[in-house]
Amino acid sequence: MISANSPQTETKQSLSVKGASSFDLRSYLEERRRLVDQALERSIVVTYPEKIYDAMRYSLMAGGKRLRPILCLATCELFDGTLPMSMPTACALEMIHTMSLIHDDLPAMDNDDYRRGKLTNHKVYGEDIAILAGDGLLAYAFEYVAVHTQGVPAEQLLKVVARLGHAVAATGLVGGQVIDLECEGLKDVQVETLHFIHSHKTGALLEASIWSGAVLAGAEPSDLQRLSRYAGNIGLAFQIVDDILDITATQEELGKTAGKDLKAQKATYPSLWGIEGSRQQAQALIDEAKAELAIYAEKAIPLMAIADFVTARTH
Ligand code: GRG
Repeated sequence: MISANSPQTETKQSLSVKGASSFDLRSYLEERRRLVDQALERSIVVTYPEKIYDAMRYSLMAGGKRLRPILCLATCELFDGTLPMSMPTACALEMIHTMSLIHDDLPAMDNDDYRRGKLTNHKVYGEDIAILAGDGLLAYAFEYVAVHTQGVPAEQLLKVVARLGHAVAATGLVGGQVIDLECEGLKDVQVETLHFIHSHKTGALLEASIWSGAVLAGAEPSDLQRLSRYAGNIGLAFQIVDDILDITATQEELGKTAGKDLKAQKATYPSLWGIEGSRQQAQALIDEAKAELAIYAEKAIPLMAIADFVTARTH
């Protein structure tokens, strides 16, 4: 259940540490996105059979906020890790996320025509190739982490690989999607069910992104627990904002069909709490997330600013 006792004073204190006022989130995100895009660009080389590589690259390079990779890089950096340690996992997270979007858009699932401002994968390549492009990205993600990570002891790397698997499997995205499909058309979906769907569909991969970066850098168990609480809160807040944006944003802003949840009479956070109530819940979660990081003082400024971005974003 969402707890709304937000430690706002503590959060403000932690953000007033030296360096916070000069931190520019927009350039930070732009710079990280550029680095991630460059690494992704290099990660898949088109070879025979070209069609499948083209289809994989079509969705992978279609844009997107790159939030999962950026979170992974940021937590790795928090514990003094380096890009060669974190970038392969960051890329793998984006490959997994992209595959889940490709499959989510299929006629058998959400049946969407647009994603990231472009036609969906199956609209361009056909359903058969879109399914295979998703499969190809998913499998390659695990190979990519295993082969390209540098400077991380094998035991830590194995933990990350296991956590990625856990986030994708029936314990994560797949499980959340199954319950989401089951709830389609139901009028009396309980808030607990909604939380289950989103903590699995959306939260699991965001949490794995944050946790993985820290593990790659060799963070202590107490740090991992703190980051897991930060991640759980921003994962849920992210989804609440996603539901709000489905109502308030345009197709151009979203890069995908807007108003789909309302049209499908889907249970969403705004349908349970209203838009204003949902905004307040999201803000309370973000305040709690940021408070978890106060102990890291100015080193946590990027992760705190990213938490704010989750509620402030318009797409
Ligand atoms: C993972 C094996 C496997 C199958 C997929 C289809 C499916 C099972 C799960 C659905 C997962 C899904 C699409 C969840 C929605 C997550 C979400 C909020 C997506 C939007 O994320 P943003 O806003 O998108 O970060 P960009 O485009 O910016 O990356």
